[in-house]
Amino acid sequence: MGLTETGVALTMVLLLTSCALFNPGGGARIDSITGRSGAVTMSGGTATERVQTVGGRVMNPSGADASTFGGKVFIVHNGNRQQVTPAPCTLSDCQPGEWVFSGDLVINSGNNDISVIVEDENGNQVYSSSTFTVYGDIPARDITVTLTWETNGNDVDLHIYGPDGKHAYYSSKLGIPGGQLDLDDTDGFGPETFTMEEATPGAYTVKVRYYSTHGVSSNVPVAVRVSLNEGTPTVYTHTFTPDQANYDDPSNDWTVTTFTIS
Ligand SMILES: [Ca+2]
Repeated sequence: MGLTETGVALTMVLLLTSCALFNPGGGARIDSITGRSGAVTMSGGTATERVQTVGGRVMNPSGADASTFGGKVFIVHNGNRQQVTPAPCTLSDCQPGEWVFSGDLVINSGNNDISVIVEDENGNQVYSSSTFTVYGDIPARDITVTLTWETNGNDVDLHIYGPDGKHAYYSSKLGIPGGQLDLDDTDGFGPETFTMEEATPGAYTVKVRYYSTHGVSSNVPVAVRVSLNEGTPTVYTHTFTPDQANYDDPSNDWTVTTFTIS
């Protein structure tokens, strides 16, 4: 390679580096997928923990000078989206208008395609990241139920009623023997996830209760995904109104579905 060609090659490398810095991932990117033990899974990698934290950076659709984020950020997992809260980026290498996000994701046994998208204030998708594909090297579950909601700061609860009158919910996470509710999210978005590796035969009913608005005055779009035997989840949606938040009063419960394990 002659001098001129070397110069061209160097210039191209510098240009590519500059593009990567000024327009990270086309306005949205995933930087890390991390298990609760701290193990980091990169694209094409294997995850051995069911709950993974997805973190990265997005551009604010409102521009570099905006002090609030003008839109919404969603982690997309195997085609299903889950909202997360962006925060102003305070890292030293942040670009103007760049915000950070982090959110928990419940992965499946087998392949998981994970990306992040940004919608502007009108609900139009303006940025999307490349897709991380992660292999979940975790035990297959007979039952996986995941609750998410699209308002920030409020408390919605997943309730699972199993055979023999057993009940798993936030204050009795192991209330169905052999099953587990992972956590009680009390300040927005979820997920709250119930899993059962070897489900006791019988009928199961999934309900959702709006516990507390914590001051949120808007309606609450809620989604529940039910996956049996690690199959494609069935997605159920519902909207709670603010007046339906009533702590542990079951009168406004949304009965999502009933299924039977044979
Ligand atoms: Ca909750």
